[in-house]
Amino acid sequence: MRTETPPTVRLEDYRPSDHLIDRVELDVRLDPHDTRVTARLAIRPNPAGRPGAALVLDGDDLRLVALDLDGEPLAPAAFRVAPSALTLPEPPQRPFTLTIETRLDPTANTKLMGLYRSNGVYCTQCEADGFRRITYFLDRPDVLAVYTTRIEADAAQAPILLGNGNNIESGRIEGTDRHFSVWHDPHPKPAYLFALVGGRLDRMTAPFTTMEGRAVELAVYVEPGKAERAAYALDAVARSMKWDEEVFGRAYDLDVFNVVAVSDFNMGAMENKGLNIFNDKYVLASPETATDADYAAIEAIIAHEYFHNWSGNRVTCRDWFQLCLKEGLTVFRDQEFSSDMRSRDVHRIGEVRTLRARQFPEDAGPLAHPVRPKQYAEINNFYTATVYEKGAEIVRMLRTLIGDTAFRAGMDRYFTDNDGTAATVEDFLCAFETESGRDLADFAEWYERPGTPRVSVSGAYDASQKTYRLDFRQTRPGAGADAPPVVIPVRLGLIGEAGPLDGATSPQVEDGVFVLDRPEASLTFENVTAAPVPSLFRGFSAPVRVDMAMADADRLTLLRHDTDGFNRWEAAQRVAARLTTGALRGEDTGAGAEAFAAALGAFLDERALADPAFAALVLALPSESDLADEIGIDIDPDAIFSARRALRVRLGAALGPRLRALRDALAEPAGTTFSPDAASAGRRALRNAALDLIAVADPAEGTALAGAQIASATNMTDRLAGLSTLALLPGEPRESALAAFAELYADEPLVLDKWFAIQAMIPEDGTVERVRRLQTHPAFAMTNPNRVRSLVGSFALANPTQFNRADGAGFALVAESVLALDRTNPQVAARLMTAFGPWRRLEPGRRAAADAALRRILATPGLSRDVADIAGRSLGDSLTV
Ligand code: 0A1
Ligand code: ZN
Repeated sequence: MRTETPPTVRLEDYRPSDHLIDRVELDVRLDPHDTRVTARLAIRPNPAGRPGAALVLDGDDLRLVALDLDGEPLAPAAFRVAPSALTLPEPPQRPFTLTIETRLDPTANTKLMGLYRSNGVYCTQCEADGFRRITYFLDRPDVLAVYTTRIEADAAQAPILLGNGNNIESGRIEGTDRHFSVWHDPHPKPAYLFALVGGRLDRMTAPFTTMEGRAVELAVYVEPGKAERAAYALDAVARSMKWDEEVFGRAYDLDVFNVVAVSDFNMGAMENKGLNIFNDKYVLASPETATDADYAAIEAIIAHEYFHNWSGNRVTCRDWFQLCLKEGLTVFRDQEFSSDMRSRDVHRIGEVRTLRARQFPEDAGPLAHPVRPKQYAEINNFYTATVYEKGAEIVRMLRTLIGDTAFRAGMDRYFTDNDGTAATVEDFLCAFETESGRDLADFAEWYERPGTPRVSVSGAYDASQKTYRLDFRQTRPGAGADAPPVVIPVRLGLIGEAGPLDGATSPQVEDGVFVLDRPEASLTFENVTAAPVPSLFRGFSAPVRVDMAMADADRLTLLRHDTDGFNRWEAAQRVAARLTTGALRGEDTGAGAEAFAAALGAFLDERALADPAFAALVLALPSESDLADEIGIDIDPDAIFSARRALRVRLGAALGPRLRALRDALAEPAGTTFSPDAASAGRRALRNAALDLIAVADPAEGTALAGAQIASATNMTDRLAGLSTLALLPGEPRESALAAFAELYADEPLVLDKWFAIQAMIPEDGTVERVRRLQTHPAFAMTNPNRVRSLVGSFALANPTQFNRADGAGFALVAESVLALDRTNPQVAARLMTAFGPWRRLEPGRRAAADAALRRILATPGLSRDVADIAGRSLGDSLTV
């Protein structure tokens, strides 16, 4: 077992830097193995720092070539250097210029942090702490500098050279094969937003004029030959810019906005100032290679990175504990954008599904942490669903509490008051307190403690008084007994047998919202003319779990009559979850399932053709992980799988004729050109949801339908949906369809990723062997994060029965992959490991097997800090943050 624990960084230890860096001039001479970086840093003591303190510049794996102070070489006694730091014990007590030359090997950089090469393209990734792999620096977000970057490279190898900001000069270097380009970014920024790119790339451009009248050139750079696949992303950039002007009053602030797609990237994308770098999965799209889900993700991530230009870049974070300040806020902004571009209800349901699938389990397991963590050993492990998605929910609740007008005013104030600075959560809340006049001290508790609050509700109708009373009680598992209550906005309404009870009112409900800010509270509606069904937490108004005993029949009334789209969907989910968990407990749920099928049938008849995207979501019953999360302890994934499947078989059988009719009604007329818009995508989604249910009830028909769909599909959405359905039906047709698909898309890496993923998710005993075999496939490579995530990530995170196999073979497979990957890319290895998160909730046999796998990982010599941190916390007994 490892004994040394990685050093811990604590929020309470924050202090301002002793030095500041105002200007950075970088000269980067690119070479595959011997890149030279000369950094001229204008440094001065920070008036807010400790006078006379040593200057300690961060480094990571750096090799120093030369060092000057104000133009003079520094005497060896005046500094100490190591790969991880450059120290001047007694730096000048006045402004001075330090010139540092370092030497890098971008080709050997497998961590994909700092400067590296992806398919021959030079690119960088500096968040959170990658800049220190390029030069020695004060690599912390509260040190903001103005950067000028000169990039030089072989003109044939890297005809395109890009930096942050505006291009101010370019040219050939006489008598050589090299050329250069100089970029200046006038906006002060922290080092994590630095970027450069050099390579052979094609591009697609479009002009944009901002509301301030600035002419901007938008450009998306992609691999040669793929320029037309950049069109959708480019259009999404323009739509994002326009939307941020209209909805938040924020305009773009440089003359160019560049997006570059690279194939090897640890995360989704990065918001570097004026030069966003993307995982190409979130840029490249064509009807033949991208699904509707891919198009939606591209739109959302393009928007996300663009919106960071204000929420993250113009106003950045004081320290990494404030990560949610930029991430939660920017997720909220991109969610709002996508809701405006698509269907708001459908998008909201998707947001909540993601939150429940990823954040709720995280918040209930050993990796739980507050939205603003109090400590970390490895910051790269804190780019989590809690910081991002729960962080966004907090911003959403804030808007619900103070109303749209004060919210917008608060956003304006936040941006204006903190422009060009590194801010904190307190600065953020202060802007809203000022504009709304509301004290947000209690609300701030949402940032401080982990755990999903639970709200228990009971209702009582008094027919003689025509009143309806609701009693609320909140608790917070994991938050500690001393934890104060949180402020929970409950958007609610009452529904009767025939529709909304609009006449019912309560003085405690303002604009449809009741604020639960105590451990217990009650509220009474008056003028309630009939026994109501409460519609609670409309639009999922708070990230909580709700316990309320309610008959299926009442929930089905909500499915039918609620005016809130989210709660209509939620009602069907609750009934399905109750039927599944009831069956698991051995209850006879036959009659309930029949009633549910009848209600779904009526729902489909009434609404399916009017809102197919919504109907598809209603048919997509709670996932296995949702059900596991609901059950909470002693999870047996096989039992959950079987119970869920049994309900699907019943529904598929009962709804069969309707589903077939819907498939016909929704079929696209031959010759229709593909459009990724939400309405067309919604029709495809419902057709494919219908296919899935037909297939589970009637495998022979499913096999035939899926096979025919794969053969005749004119777009990737339908082809992949056919293949996904077929993947669940063992037999020769599946195997030959998989083989044909691989052959067809041998030269399309992003499509091959889907092929790897589909196979990794097959819920059958043979899958461990299949994944092992696929790891030796010529197209599999540990060096490409997308490929690893497709195969090993899909297996670990999206195949509950096989990852959690009772014999431990699934855990062993993932543990081996993590250890192999950790040697080259610890960040991605650590992310894979998060699949073990819910291990303690498994039944004892599987729990023991997971425990053994985790211990084996942690005992491995030479483990990275990234993986050691996750393994250690996963095994820890208590919440450590
Ligand atoms: N700020 C990015 C996320 C990101 C974080 C770390 C990275 O390092 C590999 C890359 C990207 C975002 O929120 O999109
Ligand atoms: Zn972000």
